[in-house]
Amino acid sequence: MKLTFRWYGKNDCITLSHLRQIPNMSGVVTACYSVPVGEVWPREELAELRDLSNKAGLEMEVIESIPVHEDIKLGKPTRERLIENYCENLRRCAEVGVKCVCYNFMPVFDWLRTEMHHQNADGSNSLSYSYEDFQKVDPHNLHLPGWDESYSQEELQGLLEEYSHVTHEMLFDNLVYFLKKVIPVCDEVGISMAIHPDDPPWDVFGLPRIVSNEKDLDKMFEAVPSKNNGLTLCTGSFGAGRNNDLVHMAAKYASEGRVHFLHLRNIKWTDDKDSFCEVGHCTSYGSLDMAEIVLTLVKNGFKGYVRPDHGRNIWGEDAKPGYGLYDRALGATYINGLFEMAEKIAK
Ligand code: DNO
Repeated sequence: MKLTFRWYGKNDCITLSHLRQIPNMSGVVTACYSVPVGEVWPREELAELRDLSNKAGLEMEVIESIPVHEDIKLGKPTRERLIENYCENLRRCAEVGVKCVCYNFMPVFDWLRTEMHHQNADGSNSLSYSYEDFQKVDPHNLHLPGWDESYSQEELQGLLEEYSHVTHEMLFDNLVYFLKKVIPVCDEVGISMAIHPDDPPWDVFGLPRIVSNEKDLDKMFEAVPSKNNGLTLCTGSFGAGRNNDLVHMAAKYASEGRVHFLHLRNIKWTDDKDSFCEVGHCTSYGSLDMAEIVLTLVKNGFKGYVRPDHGRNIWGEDAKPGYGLYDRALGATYINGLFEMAEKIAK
């Protein structure tokens, strides 16, 4: 495996020299954050990100994300130009040495939580999702932590209206349409696409979601069989869905060569509905068997990129929720331990 760490570019208060000091760190996971969704990324900006990383002793082989424009998900005629731009971005990424691109196909909202600073018993705080609180959220008068500033009320209403006619099947067809244009470019330039699962893995506000479980993945891989059509196995996202058997999914998709990128974090189911809280990475903290998941991946030939996903806020750090340095760095060392042992066992 190659251990990586998300880096938000030059404006990230967590610097490359911080990252370089985390044991076994091989590279950054980043993106051109200044470019609006759907537009072409400047070559100079990509090269600068790569050079800065390399100078700090780090690689830049993973991009998270090249975001997919809503018009592509909606299947609007403008998607032609937007998909062309997407393909151009893939080519430009390949030119600077990128090997893996993470993206998602969730309508309107990427990840969703109901609390950003849930107080934990150990004095830390973390992101959480409460089923009860979510029932009280009115999408037409939205004040959701993390999303208040992403759209104006009017933009959001417009988007929700456009999606009101979109079924799961239509969204799936639009994904396949997109992949059939994008994957041949990946095959040509040597990039693996790694779709990020829905987070949480169920429909929200009546919006369809189509990357939530094994059935969804099988359907998608069957429609576009190239191995470059692959997966970001995000344990916390799939793991919030109690019917997702992560060990089984890890074995199946690693042996099929579909797991290009691994997001490792643990969550704890906090009631008998859908509520969960993000916790420290180790198995004993949450509901997912992290050791078994890693061992299974390694035994089934996983050799992809790994990054510690959301950490708790600890030691008084005032960071972007989920993306502080301290707990993710602790997660990274835990991940190193799991892989070192798993690789020994698997030999
Ligand atoms: C949240 C992240 C997601 C992820 C995108 C990938 O912390 O895991 O925002 O980057 O879904 O496109």
